[in-house]
Amino acid sequence: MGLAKDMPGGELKSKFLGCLVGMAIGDALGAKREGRGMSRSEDIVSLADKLEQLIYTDDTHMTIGVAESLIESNGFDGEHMAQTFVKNYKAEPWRGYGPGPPRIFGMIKGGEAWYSAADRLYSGGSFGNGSAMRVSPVGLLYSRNPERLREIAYRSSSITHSHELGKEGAALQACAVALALNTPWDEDIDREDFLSALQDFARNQLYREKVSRIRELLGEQDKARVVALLGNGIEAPRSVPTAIYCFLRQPQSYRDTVIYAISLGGDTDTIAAMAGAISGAYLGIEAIPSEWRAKLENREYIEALAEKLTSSIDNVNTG
Ligand code: F2R
Ligand code: MG
Ligand code: MG
Repeated sequence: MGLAKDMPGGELKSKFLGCLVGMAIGDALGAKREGRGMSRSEDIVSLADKLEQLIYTDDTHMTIGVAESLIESNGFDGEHMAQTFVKNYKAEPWRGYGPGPPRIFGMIKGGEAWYSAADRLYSGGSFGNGSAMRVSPVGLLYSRNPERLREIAYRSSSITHSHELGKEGAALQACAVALALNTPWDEDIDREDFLSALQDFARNQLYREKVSRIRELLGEQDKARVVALLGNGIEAPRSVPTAIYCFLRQPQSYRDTVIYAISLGGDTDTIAAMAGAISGAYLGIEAIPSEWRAKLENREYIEALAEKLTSSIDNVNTG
């Protein structure tokens, strides 16, 4: 797999756009099925056709916060990112946030440091998927340097999700976005190489085992078995590997990736957001159905952030 720095500028920009818009559409479409059981692909397609607007949830709202902060700070600044989350939540608290983050935002507003507030929730911090669902801008921006990507994914996670499984889930999702970005769109994804790279990257045994399960399930027709082995839940280890699997089942189709992710039921907005981010980072914006793009709420702003992130990649990697 090549590096994004060897890529023509037009392709790089399209992939950044594809990643953020692809994430937001997966979130908005998946939100209509969040918390429900499995569904048929045909029903998801007709749901998408019927919706007049694709309205996103906390997954996209927090991804916007990550992107805004990385752009404004010219890289990662924990205090700035935490304050951006607090400000954005105050403006739109109705986006369907998970239980933990609003409590942490309250602590930070009350003077708790950004790097310690999350340790006060749950036992050992949160391992919810809330930091993995928002990490795609980190995967894009730090795609040229896996160790830096890991460090920034961990630190951005620790604002709200400081459990090892939460941080590692965010890093694995960011790594998948980077691998997808770094694969030229005219080159097939080598699924074995992709999984080996993730397996080498993962530091936690549970995630290594899940990556092995992805390999075993690639030809699986039974969705119940996929859910039983990979999960479709709100916890990072029960959703990040599932999203990667959804992408690797059908790497040439953004549409099929997102529809399959939603069809598994459970935390559908988040699994479709993460799968959509990986797929969009590989295939680029043009691979996302234009009728879905046209319906996405706040699309111009999300695209503007993606363009600014593309322009920041050289600064962040030389700075
Ligand atoms: N909140 C939701 N969906 C609920 C309904 C939304 C509704 N449609 C609406 O409009 O209001 N979705 C969003 O939340 C998920 C991300 O959650 P996040 O940010 O990770 O939250 P939290 O609280 O940190 O963790 C989630 C749960 O995981 C369990 N958990 C985490 N750490 C734990 C630990 N150390 N020990 C035990 N359990 C732990 C807890 O049950 C947490 O509540 C996304 O789906 C997003 O879309
Ligand atoms: Mg959500
Ligand atoms: Mg969700």
